[in-house]
Amino acid sequence: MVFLTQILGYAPKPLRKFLRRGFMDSLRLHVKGGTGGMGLPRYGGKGGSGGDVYVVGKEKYSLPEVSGKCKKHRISAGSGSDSSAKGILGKSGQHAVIDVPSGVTVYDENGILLGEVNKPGDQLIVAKGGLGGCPETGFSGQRGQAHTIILDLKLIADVALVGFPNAGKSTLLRAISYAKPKVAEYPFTTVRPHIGTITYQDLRQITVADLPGLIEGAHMNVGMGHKFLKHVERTKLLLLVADIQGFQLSPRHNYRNCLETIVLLNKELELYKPDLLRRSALLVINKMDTKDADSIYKDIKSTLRQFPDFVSQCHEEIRPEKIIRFSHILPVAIAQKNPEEITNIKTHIRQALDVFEQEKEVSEQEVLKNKLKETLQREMRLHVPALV
Ligand SMILES: Nc1nc2c(ncn2[C@@H]2O[C@H](COP(=O)(O)OP(=O)(O)OP(=O)(O)O)[C@@H](O)[C@H]2O)c(=O)[nH]1
Ligand SMILES: [Mg+2]
Repeated sequence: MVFLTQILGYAPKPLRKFLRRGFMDSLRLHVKGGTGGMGLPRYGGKGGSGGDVYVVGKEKYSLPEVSGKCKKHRISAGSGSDSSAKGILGKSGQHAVIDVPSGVTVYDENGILLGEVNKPGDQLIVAKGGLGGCPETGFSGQRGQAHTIILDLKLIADVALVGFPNAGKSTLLRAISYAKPKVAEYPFTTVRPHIGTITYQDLRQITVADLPGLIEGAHMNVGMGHKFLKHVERTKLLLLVADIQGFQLSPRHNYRNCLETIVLLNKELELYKPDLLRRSALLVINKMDTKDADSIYKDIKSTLRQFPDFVSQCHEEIRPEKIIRFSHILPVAIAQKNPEEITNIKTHIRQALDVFEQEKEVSEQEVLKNKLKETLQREMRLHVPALV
């Protein structure tokens, strides 16, 4: 039968392996704090309190591993032991620990934020154990908190590669790091985020996330939608990659030239979260080795320098309100693997991140200064004798 279907050619094609593997960046778990032990009224004994459920950051860990470890996706902490004549104070129940990768935000089932785990060792209580029985509870142990939590993973990388499909994001990541995301001439080759690390000569390391391509209408769930843009939220620098030849998904879709693709990326980022546009950004114009690339670039170069003016003249359908600011625009042909070009990209990434860190430091110092000033003023008002 199998043989026949293969000959006739109507056997369903199995999904490509990398599509089957999928990418897990969200996981639901039911967590339950332990029940408190019974108190002993005769001796005023107190039952042990129930254990809590913790979420703890662990290095080199992934959500599929969490899922595999938490059977049936239910985790309960131990109950407190009862108070008895031999042990007036019952023992506390054992805490339950759920190891999670760094970059996990925990929400309850109503979408209320419970906290974040940003680095290995970070701890968060997600379900509290119940009180042990005591006079206030009528000597009966209380039930622990029980609810569903959602672990939402946002990758933590320094730089995010954002662009239309086929622009050459994965080719760029392969060129600047040892990561090996798949590269092919069809759109949506990358179906899940990949992280690569650039290692500089002085051993400084910068992480770069290659994300699946965005397309026009991603906010309406076209293509891969905005699903992967959440991974941009924790990056410090946006690296937009645009094909000098523009993009057309298929003959049924509009052709968008290079400038339009940049405006559309700007718009999609804005529709996802306008705050993203305040972030430092670099623009890589790729495939400068293709036909007429130099003359196209010559034509758009001055427009790119006055990008805000150009955007203000765009059709309102594609025009964003907030405009992205590029600190540098780099025309390149990444596939040519020109060492000078690649070093130049790496240097610009590093410089842009240094500027980001400096600005962050300055703004943090400002916040501290203001806080100090406020505290001093408050103290002065309290302690300096007032004139009567
Ligand atoms: N001519 C030329 N082709 C390039 C260049 N860079 C990438 N390509 C080709 O463009 C195609 C798409 O490259 P990818 O790196 O897979 O593009 P991507 O942006 O990761 O695409 P998605 O994963 O689909 O979003 C591949 O066939 C690459 O070989 C370049 O500088 N010049
Ligand atoms: Mg790709």
